[in-house]
Amino acid sequence: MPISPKLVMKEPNYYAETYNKASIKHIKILDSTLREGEQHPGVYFTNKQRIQIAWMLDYFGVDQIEISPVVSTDHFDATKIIIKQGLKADIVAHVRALKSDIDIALKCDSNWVATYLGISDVHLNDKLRITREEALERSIDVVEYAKKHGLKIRFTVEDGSRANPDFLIKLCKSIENSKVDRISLPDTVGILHPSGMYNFVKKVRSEIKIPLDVHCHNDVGFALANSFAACKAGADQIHTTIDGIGERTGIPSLAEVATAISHIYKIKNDFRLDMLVDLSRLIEQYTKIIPYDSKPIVGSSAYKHKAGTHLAAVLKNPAAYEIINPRSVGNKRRIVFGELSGKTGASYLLSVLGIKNTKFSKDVAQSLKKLRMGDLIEIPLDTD
Ligand code: HCA
Ligand code: CU
Repeated sequence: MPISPKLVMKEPNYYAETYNKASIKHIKILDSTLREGEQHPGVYFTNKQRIQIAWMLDYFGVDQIEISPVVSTDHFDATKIIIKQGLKADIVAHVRALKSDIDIALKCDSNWVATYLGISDVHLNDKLRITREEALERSIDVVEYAKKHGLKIRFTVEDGSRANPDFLIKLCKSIENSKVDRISLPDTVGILHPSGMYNFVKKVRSEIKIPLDVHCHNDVGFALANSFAACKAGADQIHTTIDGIGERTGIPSLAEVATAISHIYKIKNDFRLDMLVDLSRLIEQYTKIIPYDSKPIVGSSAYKHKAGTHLAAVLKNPAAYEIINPRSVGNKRRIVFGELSGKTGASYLLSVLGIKNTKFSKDVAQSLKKLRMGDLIEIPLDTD
């Protein structure tokens, strides 16, 4: 859905200068709601739900959908069935860097597999109890095994943001030689800030030619910014989940990433952004996790306007306080009448009720002042 002409700014501005000249030409999305998302505490989908979510993500237009066939027989069945649907998106079977896990992916008739191996010292020494040499050997072996079986393979250097940089590059080069198709660079623990993420990806980009995914955790809230910093440094696919659910504080939300690609970076894409709120509500219904009301794009307050000065401006032109037409992302604009509405708000409320005479506005404004949270009056405002 096109952005409202009223919202388009034609004047020179900082954002166009900064972003339109960025090196980012195209950004793909891998959605991992069915893998990372299911790692969120309390989240478990039925196979019917998994299939429906995969269909909806495909219709929305993500490039890849990730699911793990190894966590249970249920997941194995779901992976197999989803692969059979013949969706446009690649279905990526996410497994450990083990030949036996690759065999499970093969049994699901996967074309795409993603294997992961912790490569930071804390993962090698304390989680896996293997040496760097063993990790290197295992990585090459598993990539060669997958390629021998005709699979496309992504390799995730888990906890890469904390790994020894020389070892990380050595491993990436070795698997590139073994013909790995993509490498995922994760900030598994959410430790990086945007410039750190830029440097991390830039370093790998300068040594490695194959496409790079980026997978950013949100432990201190940098996941979205880090994902775009990574793309500026040369990654071309961002990992998301619906509503950002995942381990701990999760990863960037599909809604925020897709909207930023379209409206902030203005990169051409075929995403059906008007499905975003429905996707979020679907996940809310299945997980019982309600996104906080001010959550960007999908939150129930994301397009509500309350202060009198805001109301007065938005009634004339919503672009005064909105950068995106809420309808274009499936949300609704609402105005909220309450203690801050002032005379403009009051006379608008009266006009909605069919009362043209503005002599009551002052009294109504006074009465509205007495409204408190929970008593507020809200109405939709669809001006365009
Ligand atoms: C995990 C780790 C992972 C993998 C990311 C990826 C991470 O939970 O298995 O495969 O790109 O954050 O490192 O989610
Ligand atoms: Cu993760």
